[in-house]
Amino acid sequence: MYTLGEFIIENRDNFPYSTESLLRLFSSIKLAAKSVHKEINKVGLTKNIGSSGKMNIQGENQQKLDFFAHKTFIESFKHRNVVCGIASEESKDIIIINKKKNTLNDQYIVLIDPLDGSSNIDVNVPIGTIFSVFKKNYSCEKKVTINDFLQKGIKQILAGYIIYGSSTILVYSVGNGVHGFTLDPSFGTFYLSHPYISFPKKGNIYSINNGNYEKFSNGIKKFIEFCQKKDKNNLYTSRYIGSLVSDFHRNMIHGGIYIYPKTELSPNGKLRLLYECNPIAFLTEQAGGKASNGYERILDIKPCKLHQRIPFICGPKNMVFKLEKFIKEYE
Ligand code: AHM
Ligand code: MG
Repeated sequence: MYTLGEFIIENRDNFPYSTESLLRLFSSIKLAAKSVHKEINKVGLTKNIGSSGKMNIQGENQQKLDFFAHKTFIESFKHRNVVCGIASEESKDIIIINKKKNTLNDQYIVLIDPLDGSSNIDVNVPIGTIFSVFKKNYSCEKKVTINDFLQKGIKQILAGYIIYGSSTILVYSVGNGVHGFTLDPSFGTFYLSHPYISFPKKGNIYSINNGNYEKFSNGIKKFIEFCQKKDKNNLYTSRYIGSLVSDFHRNMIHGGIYIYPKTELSPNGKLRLLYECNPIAFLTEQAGGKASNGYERILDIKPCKLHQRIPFICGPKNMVFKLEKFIKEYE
């Protein structure tokens, strides 16, 4: 059974940049993920639960574990001399990392949602970390700027997530399929458990927060009605955890569409383009699926700001095409 490090080395030809950089990036991600895994597994026993009493940049109540995960990932990236800038859901501005002496690879930038699915933290429901990596736009000599972070999703060189569920799994892609590694907590090692994950050809799950139904547009309402009209050719069923990583992970394995549309109250949807939708869209496409905002491909959207929100749909191609047809017809 491959460890993550062995798998990266074995498949180094699939990563067009330096293997050393990729190993260093993963060294940061693995270490922080293990630390967050450990803390999450103690929920109920430590004081690291509940609200931190602060609001994050999104105006949302920050949980203590949100902040713990943010700090842990940032520190871990800082120490491995491979990243020159970080954007996090929990930080208003980009974090610039000063170049250390003898640093060869300081040209990568990371965008991260350190702990996604905050509302599920304290109640033992799976939550996740989502990450996205780009190469810095300009030469190594120039300091990193906000423009390095506002690149189209298509330019991601690495994207992935960690799901802290019944087991902790790290899933990633560098553009050559999607691979999942399960943490063996007794050794602290991630082993390849899910090579080349892809959406099943036929899916029957739809995942949407039905509590917002009244505020959805007509296209979305009609799609939900279609899913609920059961007959022998239409066996849709609904599953919604309210934690993007968990909903996506299940849908990618069992076959399902995830939808967080715009609503009357949130005309841009809820999810953030840069550190939630882009990495999940990259994985979606690598797993043979399709990700869109209802009209256009997520990975082709030019971001205009760091914490930009966007309506988000991802899943098997046929299901996403179907929903886009409803949107076109009824909106
Ligand atoms: P968060 O980053 O504050 O945790 O919010 C993102 C989460 C997603 O994981 C999830 O899919 C969505 O919000 C659920 O939102 P809602 O509770 O409105 O259904
Ligand atoms: Mg989030």
